Amino acid sequence: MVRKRVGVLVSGRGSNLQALLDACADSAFPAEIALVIANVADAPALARAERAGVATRTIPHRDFPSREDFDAALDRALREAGIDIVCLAGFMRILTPGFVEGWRGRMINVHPALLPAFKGLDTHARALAEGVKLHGCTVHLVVPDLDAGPILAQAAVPVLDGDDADALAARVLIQEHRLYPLALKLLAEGRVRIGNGRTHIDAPAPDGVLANPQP
Ligand code: 4DW
Ligand code: GAR
Repeated sequence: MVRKRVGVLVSGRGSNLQALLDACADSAFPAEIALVIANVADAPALARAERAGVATRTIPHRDFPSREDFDAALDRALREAGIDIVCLAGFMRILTPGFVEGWRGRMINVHPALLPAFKGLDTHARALAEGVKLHGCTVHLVVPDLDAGPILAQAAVPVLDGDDADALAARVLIQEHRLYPLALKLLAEGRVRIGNGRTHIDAPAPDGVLANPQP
């Protein structure tokens, strides 16, 4: 099996990065993390990558005169590393349409809500304020519009009496850590087709087909 090379973009804590690193530690997983890029030099996520023996780069957005220049540097680093798939994991910079187009169908993000509900920030507090009974997380393909793009996978959690935003966030985060590796696996196995703004997941290939491609 040839594993897909994944680049992960991070800005902070990196718990979703950790979930991806842990999944990729299994040599049977169809992807490996080849590069982690942070736009913030002291992002705790970088230490997680280093601990796992994964190459890291810091590309501070403040070093660039425009978003286009920053994105061009990201793009160069990803292509130099031979990256096939990009995962955003708590990455907080808006990516330009040109960059997004260059990775169309090959870039995914995890969002802490059941999209299309609660796009944007403070999703847990807003879900509580609306009184929803179900909340959750979404992995979606990245398109130029924020928190939009075809939905790849979702997981729901109950909202419980007495929840505050932190308690709800913790319940959702457990699902993010389960869902993100699952969604990456589907994409890395080449099972995701996109049509009409939706994803369709093909059945897994029979045993051995992906593992032993014939010339
Ligand atoms: C996202 C959306 C908006 C901001 C940060 C994150 C969600 C995920 C995402 C990151 N980059 C993206 C997406 C996305 O869904 N679609 C695209 N790019 N095209 C946000 O408003 N960020 C601001 C900065 C925050 C900061 O640095 O703390 C910003 O001005 O970029
Ligand atoms: C996660 O909850 C992720 O869903 C969220 O930021 C957190 C990052 O945590 N992402 C967004 O809100 C994107 N709009 P992590 O750094 O521990 O993975």
